[in-house]
Amino acid sequence: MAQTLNDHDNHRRIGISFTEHIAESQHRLSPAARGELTSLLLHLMIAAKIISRETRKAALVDVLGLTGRTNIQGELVQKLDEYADDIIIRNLRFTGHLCAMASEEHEDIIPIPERYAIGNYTLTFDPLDGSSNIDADVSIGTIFSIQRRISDGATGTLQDILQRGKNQVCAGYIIYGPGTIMVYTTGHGVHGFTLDPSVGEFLLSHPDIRTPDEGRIYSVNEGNYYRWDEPTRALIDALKSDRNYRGQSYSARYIGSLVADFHRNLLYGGIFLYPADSKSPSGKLRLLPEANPLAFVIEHAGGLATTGTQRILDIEPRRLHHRVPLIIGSRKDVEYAESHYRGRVLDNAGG
Ligand code: AHM
Ligand code: MG
Repeated sequence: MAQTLNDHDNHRRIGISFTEHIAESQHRLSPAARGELTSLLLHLMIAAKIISRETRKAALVDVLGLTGRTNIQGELVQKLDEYADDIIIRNLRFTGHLCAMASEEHEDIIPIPERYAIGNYTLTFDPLDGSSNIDADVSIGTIFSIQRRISDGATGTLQDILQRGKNQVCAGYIIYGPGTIMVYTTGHGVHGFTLDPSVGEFLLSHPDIRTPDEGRIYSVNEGNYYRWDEPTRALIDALKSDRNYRGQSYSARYIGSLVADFHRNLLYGGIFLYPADSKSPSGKLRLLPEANPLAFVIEHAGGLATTGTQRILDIEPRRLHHRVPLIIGSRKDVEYAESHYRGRVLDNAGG
């Protein structure tokens, strides 16, 4: 039976390496496991360390700026996006642990080349989220989601990638900011590690993260206000005033870099929203590489993630680049948001 750790155990473990943490977790939680997921994550961390190094020196070597091409989302591709995408693919495709990959930067799934072994997992990722902020030296991040393979042919298929978020076996992100931080969960607590560049290892800095039940922060691109529907406008109006379930106005914080906005709210409490609007009627963010992994993390940290009317992790993906409205964060704040879309606004006693 899986053993749980108490606060004392967690405190004692601060500073241990990610390698030790994941080996110890595997032994404690799944003693019969063969270490495939562990190995997969360790290779992903090698890619993260390389991306971290490159983002730090990018300004010096003229990597910043646009490539001049557009990706399949019609957005301008930053040079670092391409670099990060390439590094992740190259560091993971030979491991023998994956049957297919999918990236926000690719129209189709990324097959494992024939010369490498096929494994039991899929990796879906956004190589460098928030990349429009790169040139301003604002925090950016990699988001990842790992699922177990469900097909049984010679190679992985789109079906392996298009699974509901609740089937994820591991999800997380890496932030390249003032420090490089990695947060992940395999469904047994959410843990944060900070890269110590002097030893080249991620060291446990935030064991067993629990997000506050309610926060004081709302994070949304309010420039879209006049494109929102009535429930969204009413919700944001309520959060800015004291006419919400807490009877206190919230503070606005919006970086425009999902991983950084999410991470701040995870630690401090609060709510992040990218709702549908008249320009993006399905929302802007992608279900598979963005909403699902962050929803998996927030739920395991005690929070919630919804479209307003449906739990993110229950959505059946219709295609690789399926977009969804995303409302994510502290449990009571997300429930309060949902009450607007359900037409039953919670009053001061709600939540
Ligand atoms: P990207 O994956 O192309 O970087 O786009 C996603 C980003 C998120 O990081 C962020 O939350 C959002 O787009 C910001 O969008 P906007 O500029 O419309 O507020
Ligand atoms: Mg993105």
